[in-house]
Amino acid sequence: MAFVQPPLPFDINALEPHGMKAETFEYHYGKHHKAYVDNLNKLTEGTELADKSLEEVIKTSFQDSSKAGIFNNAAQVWNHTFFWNSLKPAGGGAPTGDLAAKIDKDFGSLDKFKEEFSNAAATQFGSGWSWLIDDGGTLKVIKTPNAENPLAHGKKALLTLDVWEHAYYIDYRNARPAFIKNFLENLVNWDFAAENLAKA
Ligand code: MN3
Repeated sequence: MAFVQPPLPFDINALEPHGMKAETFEYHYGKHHKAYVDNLNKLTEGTELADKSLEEVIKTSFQDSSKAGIFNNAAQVWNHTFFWNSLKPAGGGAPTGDLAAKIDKDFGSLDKFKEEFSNAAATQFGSGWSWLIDDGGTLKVIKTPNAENPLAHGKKALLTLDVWEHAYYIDYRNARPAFIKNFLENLVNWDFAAENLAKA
């Protein structure tokens, strides 16, 4: 069973009014994400990993330095699907319910969370990801390099932002902080984060 690239959870041009062009998704979803799926299939074809879930492949290959290529591609497949779901047209605003309460408790306020998340995203040197995670009942912000993700470390991800340069170069050129600000103001999908929080 081959690994498949899920469809984007919105139309390719749906985020144009909200700071991300269709062209970004033509490259980022259509070429970068697709390449990770294709590479993962090539690397796992005919091996025992081909029949595992994507999550299992990520967890087992992370422990094994001889499988770094498989880990990088598997994690990037997962990370990008998670990232598309962390975005929505006319997102942003504020979370509600249990998620809002936990953010207030663990960060002090929504503004403090945004400050911490923005700082992690801006200071990840080179390529990587910024995450909101649930670490055993406490919400935290972390950043990871390259393909690394919370799942590999046994942590539950709630939201992510891709801060590889390819994620923002078409819309923002080299201005990563403007991309981060737009994500938090106009795109962040709090419903997705709340669903992840509610999962066992
Ligand atoms: Mn990317």
